[in-house]
Amino acid sequence: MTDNNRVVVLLSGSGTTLQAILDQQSQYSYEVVGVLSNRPDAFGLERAGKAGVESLSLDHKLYPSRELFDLELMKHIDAYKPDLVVLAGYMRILSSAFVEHYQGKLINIHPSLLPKHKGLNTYQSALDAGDSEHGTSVHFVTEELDSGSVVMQAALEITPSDTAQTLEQRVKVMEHHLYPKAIDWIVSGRIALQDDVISLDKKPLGPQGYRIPETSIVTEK
Ligand code: NHR
Repeated sequence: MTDNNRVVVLLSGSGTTLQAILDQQSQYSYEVVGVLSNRPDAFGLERAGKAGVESLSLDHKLYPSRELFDLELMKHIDAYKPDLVVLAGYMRILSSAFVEHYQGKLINIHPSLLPKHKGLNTYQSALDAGDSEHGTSVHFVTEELDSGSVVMQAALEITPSDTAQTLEQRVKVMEHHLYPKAIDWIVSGRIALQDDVISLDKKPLGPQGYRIPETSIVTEK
């Protein structure tokens, strides 16, 4: 009851990230209590059902404005009394009222080593920039896209044979390990956000959060 481990996941699509979060739930201290989609046909809703998790879709196209849609979404999210709201392939920009309401309780995973490569097509951007590494970041969500405090990152070395496709595949594998761990560390209180500074076990982390190297991530379960 006082576990503070209730997680609501928002998605728009196939739900591969949700699946990773659900599959690792028993190894961690969080509990996914609800899944919401802005697209009624999102396969992620079926994944939730299979795992015995309540799910709901709200079609954003049926609302006259982003703000009104978000207010309705907030009502349904709040009914689950979440301790953390997790974006997992959620493709609607969230209004300022939404972001404020869940301030410090709303996270996303973005496929780059933030603050590098905000926005879309990060794999091609990293290749075009001649970067030697790429990766993924879990960050708190603020009104400005991809710009909230970074909690945790995982990086990999770009090899000469990498393409945008291979990079995407490799980064996705890392994401499926990184995100559940980040969720666990946040709900368990190991990670805390205060005045835009992230700390782990009360020790302040730098602007790129806690970094897990690729080697530790693939050998960990
Ligand atoms: N909202 C805020 N305020 N801040 C962030 O950092 C957010 C956010 C909402 C979603 C996720 C991000 C991603 O995972 C995310 C971060 C969609 C768009 C977008 O442009 C941008 C960033 C992200 C997701 N969406 C279009 C829109 O008009 C719609 C695109 C579509 O439906 O396909 O909302 O990449």
